[in-house]
Amino acid sequence: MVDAAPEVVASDTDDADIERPDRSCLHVANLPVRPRPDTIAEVSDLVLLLHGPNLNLLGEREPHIYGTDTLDDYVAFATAAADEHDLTIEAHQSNFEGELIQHVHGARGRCAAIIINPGAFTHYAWAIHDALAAFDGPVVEVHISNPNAREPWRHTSVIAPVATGSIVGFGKHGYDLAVRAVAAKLAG
Ligand code: CA2
Repeated sequence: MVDAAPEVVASDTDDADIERPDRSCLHVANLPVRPRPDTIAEVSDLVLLLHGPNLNLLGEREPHIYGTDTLDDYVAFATAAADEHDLTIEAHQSNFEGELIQHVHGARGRCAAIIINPGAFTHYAWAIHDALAAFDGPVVEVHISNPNAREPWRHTSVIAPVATGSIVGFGKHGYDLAVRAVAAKLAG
């Protein structure tokens, strides 16, 4: 009986002799190669507008501090400013910290910027601070009143350190300014 020739499992053939397919650049058949956008702003015109606790009561009480406009009026004001800059406002209000955090998480990789009036959470909600810190894009903190001119406990903002900037004390005009600031930042 003749022994079968041993199967070659390895060879010391010089690598340079072997013809290999060029794998330096992988293409999916005939699809155009699109460069990866550097920032979400290149693919999204969405601006998340968040309102925190009790701001659903705007227009109902304390008109001497917050005016007579309702939350819907504030959102409409921001939306009108956004239209001028080809931006789209997605607005949410919540009285729950966790729900606001979920909205911030949901904006990651989807929204170009965030405008937030965190209400009284401004002054102590470190979890919202952390969530905003994980968002890549401009963050504008906006307040209708000027908390720095009110009770001492309102003088601290735990949101300001992770915001691109803060706009306070200009009432509804603060929302217009916030949208303009976002548009300027996104334009580079
Ligand atoms: O000035 C702002 O926009 C505030 O974020 C409003 C918060 C306050 O805790 C911040 O210090 C500053 C409070 C919102 C409460 O809104 C109400 C509106 C009408 C009636 C009752 C509360």
